[in-house]
Amino acid sequence: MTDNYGASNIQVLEGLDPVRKRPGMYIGSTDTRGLHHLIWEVVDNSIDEAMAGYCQSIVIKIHADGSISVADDGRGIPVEKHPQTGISTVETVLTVLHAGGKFGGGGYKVSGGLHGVGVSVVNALSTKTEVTVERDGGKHFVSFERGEPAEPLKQIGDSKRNGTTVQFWPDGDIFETTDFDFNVVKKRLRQQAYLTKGITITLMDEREGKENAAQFYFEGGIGSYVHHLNEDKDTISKILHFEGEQDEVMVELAMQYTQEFRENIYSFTNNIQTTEGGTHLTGFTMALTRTMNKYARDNGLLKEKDPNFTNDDVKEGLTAIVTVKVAEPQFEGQTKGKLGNSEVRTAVDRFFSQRFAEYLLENPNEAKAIVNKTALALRARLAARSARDAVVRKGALEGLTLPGKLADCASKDPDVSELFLVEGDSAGGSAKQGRDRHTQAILPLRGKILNTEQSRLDRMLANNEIKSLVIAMGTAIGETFDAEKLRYKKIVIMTDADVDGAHIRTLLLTLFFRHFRELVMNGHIFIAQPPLYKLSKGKQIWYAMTDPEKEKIVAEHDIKSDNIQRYKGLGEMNPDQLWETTMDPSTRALAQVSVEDAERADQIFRTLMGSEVPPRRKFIQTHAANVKDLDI
Ligand code: 0RA
Repeated sequence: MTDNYGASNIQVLEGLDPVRKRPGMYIGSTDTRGLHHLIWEVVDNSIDEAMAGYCQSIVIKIHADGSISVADDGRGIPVEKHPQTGISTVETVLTVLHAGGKFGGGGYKVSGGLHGVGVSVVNALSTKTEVTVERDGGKHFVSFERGEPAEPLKQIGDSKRNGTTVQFWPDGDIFETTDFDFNVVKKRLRQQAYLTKGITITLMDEREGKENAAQFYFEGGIGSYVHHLNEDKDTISKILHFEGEQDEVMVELAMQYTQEFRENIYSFTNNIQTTEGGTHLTGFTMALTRTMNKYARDNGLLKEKDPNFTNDDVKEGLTAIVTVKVAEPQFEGQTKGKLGNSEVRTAVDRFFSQRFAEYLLENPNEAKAIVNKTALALRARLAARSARDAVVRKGALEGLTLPGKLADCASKDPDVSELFLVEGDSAGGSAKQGRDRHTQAILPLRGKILNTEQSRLDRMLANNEIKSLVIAMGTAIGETFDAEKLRYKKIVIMTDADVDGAHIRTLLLTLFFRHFRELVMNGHIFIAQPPLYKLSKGKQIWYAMTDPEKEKIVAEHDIKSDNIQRYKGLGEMNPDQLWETTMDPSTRALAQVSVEDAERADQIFRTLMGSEVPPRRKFIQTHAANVKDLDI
């Protein structure tokens, strides 16, 4: 890091006209994202001071007039005359593009991604910018309007402290909106606080009716981040935390294994999130897999006949943060969210494999737990593959032989065909009798059997109900999945309005979300909406889907309470009623399932099926109130 970073180290490039002409080039966009980018830009400068070891605290204020101020206790931007511009360094930094002092050789500098464009860009895109510098015993002030100097730099007093305060008023002529979102700012600052060990970041919102404040300080840095991410997960190992420099790359890693099936890995370069990953992540994954395989072989945890762990195996259940600081980052990819520097891959690989191997040797119990978890992932992967192959083979072998329980429709045209997945044999019977045989197929599913299953793909596919469903749909699954082969354009989940029904619905949605997501995205999955009540008066009959609806009918038609029937399940309806209320395309209501619905189901499913009890209990307690008719 730089110690004597004098004014002359700043490379002067060009003025700010291009920024106002093409703001998108510098901050990505002029929508709310671009607007918030102004804050990140200024805060990044303060974070740089913190990373260099000179700043402990950053205070961000959203002022009542909508302006933003960022105050730090860093060294303060130099106020002496800049040799190349003849004006002060602070004015140079604010008015000259790429004059952050963070470029040109000199210091070890790590700022900036695509948008590490400097505070001058913020100045250019603000109607007013005010900078206060406290440094060398003096307090100095300078202001700008739309990037142009307004009041020249002057000393306005004395000060015993050091620091920089930048306040800016975003230009409403440039941005589509100038309304900052407290939660967006808070989230980003929290993340930055994790990434910069020991920094205290304070956020205050002084706008009317928005009294809100947040403060972040994480002693453990990214170790705390991992702890936070795993808060309600069942963990397998301690939090591993490695930090060091390797081949001129600063590498920091924190990781912990959990009982989850998914991986949860975030990567950063120079404190900027790389959502598309890149070479740092590749280096990490390669080292992780290689080191784990070597350790497992050396210690007899993988036998000679066993295949090696794959990247997917070693990442299962892993929560990790990988962060690097690189002098000249190259960002690639669609959203410039992918690190391209190939030397970083080697550096991270070398650094991590050495430290991780050491850790495994020194902590044999932890090592065993981690390797065993990975071995489980490997076995599950192999089992899933053979189960999937078996289903595909069964489908292929049996050709047109559809499952015996399926009451297929006469039509072979997927456009008009519908497949009803019905809970239970008795409802299945009613549905078979009540349906339109030409276009509606019925597949009864036995809920109790499904319910006891775990979430592993191999277990799911070993289940006959699920196998029948896959074969009935015609699409196959996994690598051979083909959406074109779908035999029904509407797949309708028809379950009871009780807890069991909700379970089965959740499980089916999870299956669709994980293995047939394309069908969800293309809008093929629906949920039937059977009525909750039947009301009658003489020969007249009404159905109600909700309690308010029922109340309304009762009031309008003066219905006695013994003429109100609450359906406990689909099985209580006779075939005609089921047809009329739930299946007849001209009168029924179907809810189309969105990817978000399915994703939510997947999350609920994991909570319900997960091995850890507290989150499950918490979930059931929170949602019990919403379950009207706990029928367990
Ligand atoms: C240029 C040089 C030095 C510090 C800074 C800029 C600086 C910029 C910002 C922006 C917000 N807070 C900031 N703090 C510092 C190094 C100064 C030195 O060598 O003393």
